[in-house]
Amino acid sequence: MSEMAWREVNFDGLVGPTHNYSGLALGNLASMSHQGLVANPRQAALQGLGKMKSLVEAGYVQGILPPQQRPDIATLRLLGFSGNDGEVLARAAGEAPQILRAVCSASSMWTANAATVTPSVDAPDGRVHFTPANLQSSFHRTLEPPATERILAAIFRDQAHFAHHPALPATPVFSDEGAANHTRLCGDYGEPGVHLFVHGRAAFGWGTEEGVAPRHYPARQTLEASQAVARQHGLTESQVVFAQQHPDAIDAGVFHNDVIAVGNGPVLLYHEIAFLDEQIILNELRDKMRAPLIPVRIPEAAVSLEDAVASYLFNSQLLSNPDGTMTLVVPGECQERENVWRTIQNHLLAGHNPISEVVVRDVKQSMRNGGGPACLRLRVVLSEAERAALSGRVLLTEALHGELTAWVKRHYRDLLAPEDLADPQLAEEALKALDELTRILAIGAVYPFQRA
Ligand code: SUG
Repeated sequence: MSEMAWREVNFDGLVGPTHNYSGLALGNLASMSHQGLVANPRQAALQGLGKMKSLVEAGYVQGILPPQQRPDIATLRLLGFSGNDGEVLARAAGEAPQILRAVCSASSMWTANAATVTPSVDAPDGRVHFTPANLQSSFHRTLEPPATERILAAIFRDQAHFAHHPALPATPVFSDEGAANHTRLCGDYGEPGVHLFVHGRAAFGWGTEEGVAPRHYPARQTLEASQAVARQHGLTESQVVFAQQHPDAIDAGVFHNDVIAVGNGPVLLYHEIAFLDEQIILNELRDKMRAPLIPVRIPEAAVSLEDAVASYLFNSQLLSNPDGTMTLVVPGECQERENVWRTIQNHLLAGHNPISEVVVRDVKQSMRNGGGPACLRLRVVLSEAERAALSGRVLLTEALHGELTAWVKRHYRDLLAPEDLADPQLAEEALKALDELTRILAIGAVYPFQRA
């Protein structure tokens, strides 16, 4: 089989037209500190498309996932706001602005939280497996899974290649945030891998030392959720490692594992305070992996937890090149912190590991809500046949990039404050844009307004 037959496809979430700063995410310091800022949805979407385009030009395979229908007026009706759409929005704005903000969030852009994916080489039935994350820990994100499920089913439609599982029960015991807490480590992508699932707490109290849980901020992923996803996908004991995230990291603003560690192939880049039992986890990975693990550990002395959270160094994309080297795609904020930038040069690039190049991308609009390069993408390892079996026009080409850029410029505002969210005009603009988008992407009627 040719070396390039198996590829990791990064499916980035296209930023939706209602992108704004509502301070909705407890424990996500960027979201909390930027509440009320005026957002620029157009720039946000173009920054995302710019990152995608640069990766296509560098030879990576880039996919796209469409945004969701927002404002979610159906949810406002469900919560008792009545009248025509304009009245529903106005009543919510007057009586419960925090609910209105939640139903307007463009949070589906962070597709690392859309689902957990197991490549076909690791699954017993030889299909790619998907479980949408229930995202039950915050109200605005619990609105995502039904649409995520429909979008994934529309794109990965071919049942000979793709298997879809329901999201886990949306309750604290099974709190699931998807691929942001899941890392597959392997040799080449087409070789069997080991799945590292990271949780912040065990709901039933076993698997963690008593009392070891974050004190300030919520742990968004439970051990029970990770175990259930692994079970759904048919992964066996020898293919999985379950690790507890360090509670100090969560309390420092590390609300997902992908804010403090990133893996690719046999490389695991991580901060020394990422995991509670670092050595045990590394040993278990070494025992289970077929390829030798290459741990790249960043000590607190080089990059503090605070700097890791502020720069999002670990929320980088680590990408494989045909010559065996790897490229790290970091957010611009890494360049702004001297010690982080120095660590990238001296520790990562000069160190004994496959990371040979660093690319800086500006995704500031998303970063201000706590979403870096790695949050914006869902990784799906696909064989050549599986890539050919995708439905819709979802792999980015130069032509598609051009169409999407023009589409954003036609429909998106360049200023959006939280007070603007009640504007019925915004809701209309969004529907018009999404309707057109489903035609550009040829994914069919995935939105509720198209099905009504
Ligand atoms: O769930 N922010 C998202 C950011 C998700 C980042 N994803 C990963 N690390 N994989 C969250 O906290 C903020 C929205 C607001 O405040 O307006 C928000 O939802």
